[in-house]
Amino acid sequence: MVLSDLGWDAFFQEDLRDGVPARIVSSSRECFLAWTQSGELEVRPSGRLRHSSREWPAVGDWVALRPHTPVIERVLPRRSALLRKQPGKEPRRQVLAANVDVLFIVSGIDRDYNLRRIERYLELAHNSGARPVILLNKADLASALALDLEFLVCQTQRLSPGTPVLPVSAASGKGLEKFAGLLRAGETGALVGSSGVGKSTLVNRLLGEERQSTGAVRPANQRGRHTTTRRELLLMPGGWLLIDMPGLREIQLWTGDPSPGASFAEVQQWAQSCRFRDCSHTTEPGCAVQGQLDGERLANYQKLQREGAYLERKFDGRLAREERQRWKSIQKSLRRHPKQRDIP
Ligand SMILES: Nc1nc2c(ncn2[C@@H]2O[C@H](COP(=O)(O)OP(=O)(O)OP(=O)(O)O)[C@@H](O)[C@H]2O)c(=O)[nH]1
Ligand SMILES: [Mg+2]
Ligand SMILES: [Zn+2]
Repeated sequence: MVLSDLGWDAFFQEDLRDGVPARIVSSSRECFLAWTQSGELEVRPSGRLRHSSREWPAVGDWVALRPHTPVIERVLPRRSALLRKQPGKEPRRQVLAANVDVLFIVSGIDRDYNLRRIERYLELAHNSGARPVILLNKADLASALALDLEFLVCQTQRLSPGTPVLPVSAASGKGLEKFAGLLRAGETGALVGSSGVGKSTLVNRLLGEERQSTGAVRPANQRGRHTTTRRELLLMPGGWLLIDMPGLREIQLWTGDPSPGASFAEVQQWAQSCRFRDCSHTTEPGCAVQGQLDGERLANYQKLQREGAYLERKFDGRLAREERQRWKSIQKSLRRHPKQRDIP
């Protein structure tokens, strides 16, 4: 295998030192499948990595292997990372996938369609370093469900004017050429969305084979059956890479920043005219945000704000500082090694 075909470039090379580079394809417990220059390999974290607080490998990561052994010494710095708060009471960070260039936010146009959930995924993307694309799948059902597809696309588009919104259908093939054309050889995409929206069906259709298991939604509530159970990196026909992910039940963001970020750009703009600098846009007098924003979007903004504030309290502000520091160092390194390809 040629490493650059798998996404390897100067950004990762800089930190390699004497290790052997490998890209994590999938994981099960403590055993990982990885791609190296000499092919696919089962690899394990070293004892030192296991007993330290250093980054644990995630799908999409580049790692340094100990020469001549299938042992992971460390995770190389990430260009992007999809982070969420691990479900449960403990404030723990979970890396869903690493080094993703494009995050495909997949929604069905059927009962799954939910603007507030898409908003949350957009915030996940903007915090990750990956650029978002929204896929509205099952477009073939529009006439049977008496839905106006164009209206759905416009409505979704309003959430984030710069983000592409593509109606697609894994069943009919609609929009798939455009979808596949968004990534170039060596780039990595990831599919996120609820169970049953058709992520694995899209993968199979693009591959032209039944590589991934798929499962019908439950007739009673149209929910999926959580058919995909592990994240996996796949090589696509155009030479790009795609991570199929299990449907997410819960997507709590991982950032200790109490003001949700780039996906609410208009809020940040209006907020400059609020009377109080630390306005929470809830009950303050002289607030410029209340009344401007669609009520549900404002409520969702405030919910994300509360989650961010909660994490910040839990971590005493340390978390937000760490995340900001992390991004600063990545941005610095990216300036030294800009991607060769221009972003479409
Ligand atoms: N009508 C229609 N059905 C689709 C389409 N894409 C997927 N489906 C159906 O939706 C159901 C769920 O598809 P999956 O691909 O298993 O969904 P998933 O998002 O991978 O679900 P999880 O792995 O559980 O997260 C299957 O019955 C598919 O046949 C589509 O474009 N149109
Ligand atoms: Mg699946
Ligand atoms: Zn305000």
